[in-house]
Amino acid sequence: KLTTVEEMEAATEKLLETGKKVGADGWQYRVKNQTPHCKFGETGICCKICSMGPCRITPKAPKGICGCDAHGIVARNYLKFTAGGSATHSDHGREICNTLYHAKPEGPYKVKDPEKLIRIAKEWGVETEGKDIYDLAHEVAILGLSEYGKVFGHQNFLKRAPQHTQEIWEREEIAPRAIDREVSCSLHMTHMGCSSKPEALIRQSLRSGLSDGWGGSMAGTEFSDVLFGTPKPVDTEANLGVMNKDNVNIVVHGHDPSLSEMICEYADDPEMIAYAKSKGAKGITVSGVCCTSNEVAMRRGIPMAGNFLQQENVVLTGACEAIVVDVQCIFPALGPLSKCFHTKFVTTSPIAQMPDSEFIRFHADTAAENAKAIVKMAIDNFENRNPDLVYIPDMKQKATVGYSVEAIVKTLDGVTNSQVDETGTTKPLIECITSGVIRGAVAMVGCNNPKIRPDYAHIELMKKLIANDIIVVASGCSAQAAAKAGLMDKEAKNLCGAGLKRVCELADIPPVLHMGSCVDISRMMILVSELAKDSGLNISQLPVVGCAPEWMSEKAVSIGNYVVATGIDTFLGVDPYVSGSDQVSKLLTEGLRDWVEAAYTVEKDIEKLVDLMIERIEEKRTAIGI
Ligand code: BF8
Repeated sequence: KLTTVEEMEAATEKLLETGKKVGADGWQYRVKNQTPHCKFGETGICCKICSMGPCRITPKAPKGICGCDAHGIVARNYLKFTAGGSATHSDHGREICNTLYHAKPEGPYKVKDPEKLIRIAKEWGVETEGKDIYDLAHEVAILGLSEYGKVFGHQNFLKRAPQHTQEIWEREEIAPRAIDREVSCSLHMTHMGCSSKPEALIRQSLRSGLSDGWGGSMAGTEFSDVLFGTPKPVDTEANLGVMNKDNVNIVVHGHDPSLSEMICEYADDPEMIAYAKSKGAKGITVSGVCCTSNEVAMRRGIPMAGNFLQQENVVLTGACEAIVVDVQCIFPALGPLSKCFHTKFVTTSPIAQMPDSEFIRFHADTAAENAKAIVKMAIDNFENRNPDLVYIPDMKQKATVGYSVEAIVKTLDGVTNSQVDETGTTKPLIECITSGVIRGAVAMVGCNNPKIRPDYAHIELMKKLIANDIIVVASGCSAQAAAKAGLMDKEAKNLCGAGLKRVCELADIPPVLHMGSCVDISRMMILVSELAKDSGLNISQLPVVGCAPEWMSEKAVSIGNYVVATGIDTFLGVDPYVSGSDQVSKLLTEGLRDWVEAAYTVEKDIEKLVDLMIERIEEKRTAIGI
């Protein structure tokens, strides 16, 4: 039985009641104070890139002081928004390269997937023969770091794309150069007195996005796999009920697995568990929120406490000894909220420093001591818990996660019995799609956003898609919404159409496959590239679309840009602040198709959004005659 959004909302209501007792705030209250939102900001026609303004476009004032019109302002804001996301994902990738550089056989960071390291080294033209694996790791790490500032040429990973896609990128001049250069170039273009032509700004948005998806994010994913292991299917659980009232609860939140991996490692240390017992707890439970949760769930089966808009709930349980964060998507609200309880709010990165937190600077060299200190701090805090405030909603679902591309290919190898003899390719999946057993695939990604009923869009869209024999791959907070509802339990096959149900049974998979965190959308790029190569079709011809129904962050727009620029139609449930320019809106929803064979669809009505996706998938099937 699925957990419904109504049940989740009822649990949140109860937690907010606890919050009221201690004077806690919550996003539910803050959103009321912030609505209605500023119309100029919402439609993208407010410009404050110089100090002559801010200028706001109205019928009476159709141009800013410099003469820029609504189209230039909207496009410029869109590019800035994108660059913020590209910078963020890519800097995450850089941190992982840095961790790889610090890998040592005696730990704490080791090379767990040497095969993948060797594969990447060969791909990048590095001699591997007879080399010590750690020497190779350091050499590849330096090359990875060099991708950020390379003087000439394009991103190394672009060669993984089908030839046709690479040609489009060349032709349209959107093949990303050095990763940092694309972000700098974007900020240069949006400076006062540079570009105001929508086409130029949107083109750079695509290139900046591609430097993320096929650059920084891909480095983040690949080198995380090298360090921590390439995910394989593993069983876990999701929703707040994974927290344990008898145990010390440590919640990891953020994105960079360099931190969360170490916390998990030391929370599992018998010495630490014994210490927790000496303090009156029965053990230690680590659970996660947001993408760092996806990382450790995929590799270790660590349970997922929740997604973006559930981050305050973990503190509101009154049973969270420490919420330990690294970077991105962390509410500054967690500081004051933790102060209402006994919870320690631990920040660890110079990139994300917040008031009312304890800052323990996490560094690759000192990772082991840092992690130990944090786990110990949480254990020592157990006795400060106020039992009267403890309420953990009894709500959790089973989930099977860990579907990297490698795992998907391996899992699906057994599905088709007859025509396909070749193993280790995407051909069995192609056969399922060609025969119509599966109609197509949707990549469901992205955040929660109070503008959309949280989790509702993710869950309802997925239910309808799988009922229509469309397989779903998911990442980020979308994946967690699915897991919380029960859609990643293999039993969810019973909600599928007959074709997809059969595939789930044969391959022993859930109908919604967890592909990881948001940087792992790069895995999806590899998957579609392999599907295109193995089928002889272009990516844009595959019956595959992307969807972010509840997105909210700059990273999500950067992702949207690289997904579209890779040839995949992308459906959004929230407008990216572009409705103030019909030219920019038209370019994003139609014009892009002439450049990259794909475009955006923005539709706030969830029912319509899912129907549009199904329609698009069927159109694509018809176009290739299947
Ligand atoms: O990178 S889906 S709320 S957690 S931005 Fe953030 Fe959005 Fe969640 Fe991960 Ni992605």
